[in-house]
Amino acid sequence: MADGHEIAVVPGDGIGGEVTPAAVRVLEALDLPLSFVEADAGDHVLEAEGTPLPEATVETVRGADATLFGAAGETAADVILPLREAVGSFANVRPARTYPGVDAVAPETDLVFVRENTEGVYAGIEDEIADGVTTCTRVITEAASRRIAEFGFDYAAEHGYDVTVAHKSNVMRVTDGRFLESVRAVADERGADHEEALMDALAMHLVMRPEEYGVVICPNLAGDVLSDLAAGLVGGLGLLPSANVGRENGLFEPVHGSAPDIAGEGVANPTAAVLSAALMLDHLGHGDDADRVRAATEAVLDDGPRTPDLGGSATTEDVTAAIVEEL
Ligand code: GGG
Repeated sequence: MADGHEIAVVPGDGIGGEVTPAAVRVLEALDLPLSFVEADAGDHVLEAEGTPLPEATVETVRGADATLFGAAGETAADVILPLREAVGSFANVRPARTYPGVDAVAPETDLVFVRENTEGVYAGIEDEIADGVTTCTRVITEAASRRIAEFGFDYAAEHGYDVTVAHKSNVMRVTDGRFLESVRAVADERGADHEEALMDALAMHLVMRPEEYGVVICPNLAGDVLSDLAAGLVGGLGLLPSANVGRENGLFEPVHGSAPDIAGEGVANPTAAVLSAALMLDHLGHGDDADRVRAATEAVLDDGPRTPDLGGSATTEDVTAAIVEEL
């Protein structure tokens, strides 16, 4: 690995301001050649500066080797979507698995959502075309669909998962028809096995038989929704990390949002942010340290202090200190 990586830290809104410093603290405990540069974005920045995403923040993120992001609030579309674009990400990887000691609805869950990260209904093309009549244009291109399929099949092969592709091509015939055909073409070229599932039926099957699934390649919105559903299977959103990757740069963030209901109380679960930092370490070539962070986090989940979302009464600080202590 090349020595000396600069990490942009963008806590964002709500509990992002609590769990992101926790993740940085864990990274600092590793004594790696990482430097951190903080930048601001989000609802509170809109109030103060008139824009939720100042150009200086985008420049900091572009200039860094990787970014740790916290949470987006009401301005998510103007913050997290452009930041993902700024790092050239086209894949949002969201692992959802169970951990020893954590109560889970479905203990056999080990899923990885590979979510297309640039288009679909998150392309941002919305309009009010007449009084009371609104539209949202869903963009699905063959190029982006093939690109996410290539990424998903590579990821599944490397990590030993089966592949399911989620779609709704019986209703969105043109857009999801194109998505599905593109994934099929990639699978055919590689001779790779895959299953195809209508995304609504898949939502039910993921609840009833999650152990039958591995990597799920999804259009953008489906990936966002299905991964939250999977969070419910494994113990909640406090546990799910994510990696926005694609080209060289990457942005790493918990799957959860700003959680205004608990923001400021100091009780947010830092696990998702810490595990996102571990994904960042993998990305930067510090795989052994990433494994150390995961092992320490899992040890604390199994037998350490717990935040209220996991049935405990510990604070973010208590859990972070316990992870650092484990390290
Ligand atoms: N850290 C994830 C986050 O802030 N989520 C809020 C949100 O609305 N995200 C939309 C998305 O992930 O596309």
